[in-house]
Amino acid sequence: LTQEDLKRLAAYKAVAFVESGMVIGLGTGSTTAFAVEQIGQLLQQGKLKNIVGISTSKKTQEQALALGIPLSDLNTYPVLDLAIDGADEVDSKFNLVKGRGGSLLREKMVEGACLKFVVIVDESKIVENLGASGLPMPVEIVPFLDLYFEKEIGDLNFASDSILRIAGVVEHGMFIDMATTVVIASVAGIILKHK
Ligand code: DER
Repeated sequence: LTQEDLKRLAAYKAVAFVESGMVIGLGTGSTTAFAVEQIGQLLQQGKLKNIVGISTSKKTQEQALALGIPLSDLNTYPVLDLAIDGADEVDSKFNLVKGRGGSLLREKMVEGACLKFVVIVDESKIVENLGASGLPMPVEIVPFLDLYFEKEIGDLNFASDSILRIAGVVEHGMFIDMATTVVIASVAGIILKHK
């Protein structure tokens, strides 16, 4: 099983939570692209009806439109039934690092507006503690600022608050206490974790 196979497996498992009539947050990234593809297929086969998607990036918007998934926005639907998205890191408490795909602000807005947030990952994303990968924490800043700072992630909430206090920072890639379900695809099979 390649990593791509695992991403596809996790994505299809998450789409099983999608029911006709739902308003769905559509995340961004290679794993979620499989979920969007599957939703499009089920719509075309008539197995899913009356789905409305809220995209989190231009990339996802284009993919959804090409598949014929009707799209809307948060103004029209301030509360969503379900969001499906990938992550860069997932810890044991379902805290996430996201945003290395470059779409974290819209993702956080959409995923913060949904009743259920299903995260889909292959096993390589599972970490003991956020920041464990040593990769930089994504932050969304006001455009054209050449803002740069290093931040050790000790206490997640402290790090979260202190980063947001830096003028020019709009949002960061720590999604604390937001995911309700994590779907982990591993070579040993699919692991489903509900909060
Ligand atoms: O940038 C993002 O938030 C993406 O969702 C990222 O976290 C996961 O992308 P991937 O599914 O391509 O690994």
